[in-house]
Amino acid sequence: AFEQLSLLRADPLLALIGAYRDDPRPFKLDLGVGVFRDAAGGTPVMRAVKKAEERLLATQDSKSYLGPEGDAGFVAALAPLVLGDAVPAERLAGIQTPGGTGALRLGAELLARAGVSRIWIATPSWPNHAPIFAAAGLTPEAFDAFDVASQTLDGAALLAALDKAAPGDSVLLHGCCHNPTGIDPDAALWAAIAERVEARGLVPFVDLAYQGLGDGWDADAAGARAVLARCRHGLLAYSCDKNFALYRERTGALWTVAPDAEASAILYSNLLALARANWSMPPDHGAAAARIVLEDAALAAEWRAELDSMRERLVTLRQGVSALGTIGSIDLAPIAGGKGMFATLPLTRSQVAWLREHHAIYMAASGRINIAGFDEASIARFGEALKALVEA
Ligand code: PLP
Ligand code: TYF
Repeated sequence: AFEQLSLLRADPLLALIGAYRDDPRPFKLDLGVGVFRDAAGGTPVMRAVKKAEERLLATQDSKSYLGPEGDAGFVAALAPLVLGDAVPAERLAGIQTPGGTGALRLGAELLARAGVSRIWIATPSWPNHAPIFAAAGLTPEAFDAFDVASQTLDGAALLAALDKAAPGDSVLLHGCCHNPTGIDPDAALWAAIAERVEARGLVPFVDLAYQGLGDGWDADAAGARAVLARCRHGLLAYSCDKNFALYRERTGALWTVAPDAEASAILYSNLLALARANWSMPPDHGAAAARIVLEDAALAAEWRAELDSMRERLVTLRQGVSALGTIGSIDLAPIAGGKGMFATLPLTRSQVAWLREHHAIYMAASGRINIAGFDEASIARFGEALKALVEA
């Protein structure tokens, strides 16, 4: 039986971590895996989170089980910050999950249990999306909605896909800071998406993994709120791994939207059952630290200020990269208009490999760059390398 298994290649994004680490060239530049970087190139623990961890260490007197819902205080503190008053509390159910990935998987399994068989995914998307949904038994329906060369989202193609979807189908929507393009719908397009999702009876599945790193805290949730306010059933997979810099602590949540309180209780009981069959209970530490931050006004303000400065760094770096202008046929100007950490450049796989081989520049094979990997000097060097590439 085991002979039927074949050797699989490592996750190409995560493989970049090791490849970059093992490169001895001192001028190497890491634009690969999607983690935030500060000006010193580090991904530090946020100060407010560190203080919360110290408090946790000093005061936590038990590590006894909590239950499949995880830290309910974490979910309760986060819900109004994420969703505002978009959905009445009695229509909302939420549980803590192991990261945004755990939330996506749990939501996918809930959809499968509910008889939803298809999920529409605009491409390109995060490479893990389709495999997660497929693993839960859904059919991912990919459709093209981005023009990588001009860095634009094709709103008409997106709406056309919603028209093509059958009532009851699900549709995956990146809440903000689209991975891998950085191009989000504007308010008018979000309104059109919300209208179409409601009219067509679709189940929106919003993936919100970068709240606070795009235009600001509430602005980054506006699209998710607009869509979830108008649907009968909907899902929101949430990650705190970027905006609390908790990454390896695997901190996230999944919310469901149901038509009424009774239906919501049914969904909640199914979330608990699915969690038990997957991981029984989520890891506690990251969610406990985030809860302590959110429940303490001073710590929450300190965290929000740190998050704001991270966002401002991304905005400044985007402007710097954008100022490189057009190099050969590569137009970098639109990068100033993108959100969050990512942009996807119109580069072939062999061009990406060439930049790595000749200039020690590491990026995803798709041409995706992590904007947070830059500083002022490396932006200039990146421009020189692209010039050399187009002249090579
Ligand atoms: N969704 C998107 C769009 C992401 O980029 C990521 C990145 O890690 C995730 C979900 C998963 O987040 P987490 O690390 O919390 O599982
Ligand atoms: O897209 C990224 O780089 C981040 C990090 O299997 C990531 O979302 C990448 C791959 C993966 C898990 C996280």
